[in-house]
Amino acid sequence: RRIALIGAPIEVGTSEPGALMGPAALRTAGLVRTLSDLGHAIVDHGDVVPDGPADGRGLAAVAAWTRALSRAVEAALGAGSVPLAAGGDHSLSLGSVDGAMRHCAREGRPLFVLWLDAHADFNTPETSPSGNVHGMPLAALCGEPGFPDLFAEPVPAPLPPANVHLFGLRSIDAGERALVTARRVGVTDMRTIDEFGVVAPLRRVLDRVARDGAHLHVSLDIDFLDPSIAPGVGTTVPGGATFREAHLIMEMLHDSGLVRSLDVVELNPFLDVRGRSARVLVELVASLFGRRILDRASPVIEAV
Ligand code: DIR
Ligand code: MN
Ligand code: MN
Ligand code: MN
Repeated sequence: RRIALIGAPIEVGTSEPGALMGPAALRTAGLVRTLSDLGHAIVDHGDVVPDGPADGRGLAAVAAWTRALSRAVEAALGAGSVPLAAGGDHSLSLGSVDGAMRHCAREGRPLFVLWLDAHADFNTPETSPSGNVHGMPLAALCGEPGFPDLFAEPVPAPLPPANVHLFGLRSIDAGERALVTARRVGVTDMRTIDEFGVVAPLRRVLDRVARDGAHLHVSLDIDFLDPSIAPGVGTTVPGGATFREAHLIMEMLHDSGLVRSLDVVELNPFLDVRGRSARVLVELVASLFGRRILDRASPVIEAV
């Protein structure tokens, strides 16, 4: 496949500095080399440059990044590539998902977003206890009020909340819980994963995406993972996915053949321990793009 790596060194959406080093750390951990060794044609487009003043932590700064990243992602999709947006805090998904929405609107195809995250990221400026925009991107994308002038004109139709699935949820604020419930966002929370594992819930999501003929956008927040394997993030939450769970999810996503765009977000190298989190992310991305231990059709596997 053709992959377009788009660095998004965004940290205006968080109060914890360091995420702007995320794209550099992912490159240092061998992201490009790993994917090209798998046989993909990967082009590193460098880091996106904000379209307008992007200092401060307000929505205006986020909007400047959003416009620029949306254009880069839409262009990559239009050229037949899989855009890989490397962040950067999770407010970058405002741009990547907006770009995917514009591409899908042109193709007349629905967009489905799989959100691998400890958090729901469904706050609005009104419900947010922190004021950090990285806790709000899904609410903005789904058309909740309170986000003026965030997206470029013409503003696309909002993402239907039923086309969003939160996976790995284990930390939610009171206001966003009410919104997630009222809007009927799809959720596989940690309790569900503990009871049923990752396979059955993910298979249901993938079946639905396949049935709808939808474009699948995957947004991987590193805090989806347990802090013991991925400490390099500003908002660790205990009880996260194990490496084996995350790895299996990536293999299933690859085997589905449905993933058309990807975000890898919230890596904060300043908080990382000897590059461990960056390396884990590269391993997971490699599995999503087809690295496997053995072919499933292997006679050894058939025999068991
Ligand atoms: C929290 C944290 N719900 C907030 N959100 C984070 O600030 O809105 N999302 N860290 O990834
Ligand atoms: Mn397409
Ligand atoms: Mn997030
Ligand atoms: Mn998170």
